[in-house]
Amino acid sequence: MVQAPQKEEATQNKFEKFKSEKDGLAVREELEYFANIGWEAMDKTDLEHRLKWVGIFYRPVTPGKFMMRMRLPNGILTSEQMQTLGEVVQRYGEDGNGDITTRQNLQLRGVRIEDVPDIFRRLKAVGLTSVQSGMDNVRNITGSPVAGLDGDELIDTRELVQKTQDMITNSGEGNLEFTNLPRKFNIAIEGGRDNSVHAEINDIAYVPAYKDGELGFNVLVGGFFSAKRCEAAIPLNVWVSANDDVVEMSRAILEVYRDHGLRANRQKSRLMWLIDEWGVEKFRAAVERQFGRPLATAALKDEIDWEKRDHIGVFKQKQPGLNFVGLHVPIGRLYAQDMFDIARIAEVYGSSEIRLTVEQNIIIPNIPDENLEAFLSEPILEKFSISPQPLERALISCTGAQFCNFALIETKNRALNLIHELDQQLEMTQYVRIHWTGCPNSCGQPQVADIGLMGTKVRKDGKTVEGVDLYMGGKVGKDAHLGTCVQKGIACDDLVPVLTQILIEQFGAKPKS
Ligand code: SRM
Ligand code: SF4
Repeated sequence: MVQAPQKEEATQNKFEKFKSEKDGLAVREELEYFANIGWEAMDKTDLEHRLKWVGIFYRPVTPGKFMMRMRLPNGILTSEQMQTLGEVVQRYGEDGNGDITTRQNLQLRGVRIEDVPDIFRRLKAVGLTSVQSGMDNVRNITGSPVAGLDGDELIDTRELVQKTQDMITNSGEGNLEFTNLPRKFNIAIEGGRDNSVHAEINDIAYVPAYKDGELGFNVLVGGFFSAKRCEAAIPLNVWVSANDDVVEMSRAILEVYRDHGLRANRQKSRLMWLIDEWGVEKFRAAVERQFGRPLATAALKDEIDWEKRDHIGVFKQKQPGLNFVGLHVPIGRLYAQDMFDIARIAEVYGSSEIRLTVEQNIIIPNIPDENLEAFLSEPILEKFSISPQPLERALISCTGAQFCNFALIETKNRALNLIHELDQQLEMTQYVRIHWTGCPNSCGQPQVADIGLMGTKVRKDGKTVEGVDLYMGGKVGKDAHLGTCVQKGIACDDLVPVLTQILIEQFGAKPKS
């Protein structure tokens, strides 16, 4: 097991302490025992923290009904896998659902601890894992959702994303080399021209770039959001070939972070804090030593030169006669029947493949021209539309108060109701990306949005009510940069007039007559 550096032992916070007492991954061997004794009898640290090492999240908001966070590299899964996940949540009736996350991933809800061993056996049988998806581990690795389909793509990222995940998780079996990082860690590998993964908000991002005529990646490091600080990733001044060097580079950076990252204060433990302390040149030198070979300096420019696409609608693939269709999933929420329907249409009309996007939507690829008409007349497309209302189309939301105990406000349901009202009242000439996040942790990424809404509490008429801080100016795609807070403390009840005014004055909306 990898231990935190000795020098910081004296200042171990409670997370470092329980990690050094017992690795989080150890609970993998105790799942049958937990299932037998029930969650109420479990050790509190195992229940509330260590279970996250196997992707099981205790929810204080819904005690006994756990959340399970999957790993879906590059956001890709099969009909069979979706069917299995649907069966898992179906068992929990009204408590069960699946949410598409802002990392191209799925989280299941309602899961009971007594069912976990059986669920894990079923996941394994269809090649799925939820290992190392929470706490101080590497999160789901994102890649272009149209990798291998897009005629304009530069690098097909699918294999690189899968290999990187396999290195980190020992092909889904769990890997003690990387289960005690100082903090969470995000990796994204972009192969297209439109920065579909939000490279700038990842601890490591690979963006396509030519060096001496060869296509590879420039490496960015240190991007992150936290309640205390948000930073865009910065260049490491490294270029790597589009081959296993990506996996080795990720390994080298993770090892440096694991062995030298700051652990005393969890508010200052993300990778960027180490880069700040060392300076990027010292950090680069340490990564180069760990990599074991001289590193090439970054290419002068990268190939991100498009505006970001949302992939909703029907698109020709690079393979003649095939199409991918992007379906809009309102606030990313799926119920068991939706999951079965999606699995079925992917199997009947496509190649049994399903993809997820960081916009919390679904893409069904490989639909032959002759199947398109029948596909588009499937009833599920009334719910998951290829031409949603303009404001709803670009709506993103984190989990919020319904399930998350960090939340200061309800997000998903409120976001949807409010956007329906605005869509009814306003004629839009452009899409406006509105992101909701229930607290300053920023899981809903308000800093990348045209309009970002971050949950807070505000005083109104002598009472404390749910409100938001307003973020604006987030730019995605080419020349991406983070938006900033422009107004604090707007009561949620006042949001319709406030957003109406912003949409009219700054985004060309017109009131419907
Ligand atoms: Fe997040 C913690 C949900 C993407 C920053 N995030 C949490 C927890 C686990 C807190 C908890 O235990 O309740 C939330 C689980 C709630 C639930 O029941 O669903 C949670 N985060 C989410 C998801 C589901 C939001 C969504 O609705 O899509 C996303 C899951 C992604 C995945 O599949 O793994 C999610 N979280 C993000 C992102 C966005 C991203 O990665 O692009 C961020 C900002 C980027 C970053 O991490 O740098 C993010 N989540 C956080 C943080 C702040 C991290 C920090 O350094 O301080 C926390 C709190 C923490 O880790 O202490 C957090
Ligand atoms: Fe929960 Fe806050 Fe993350 Fe939303 S932003 S999922 S409320 S931790």
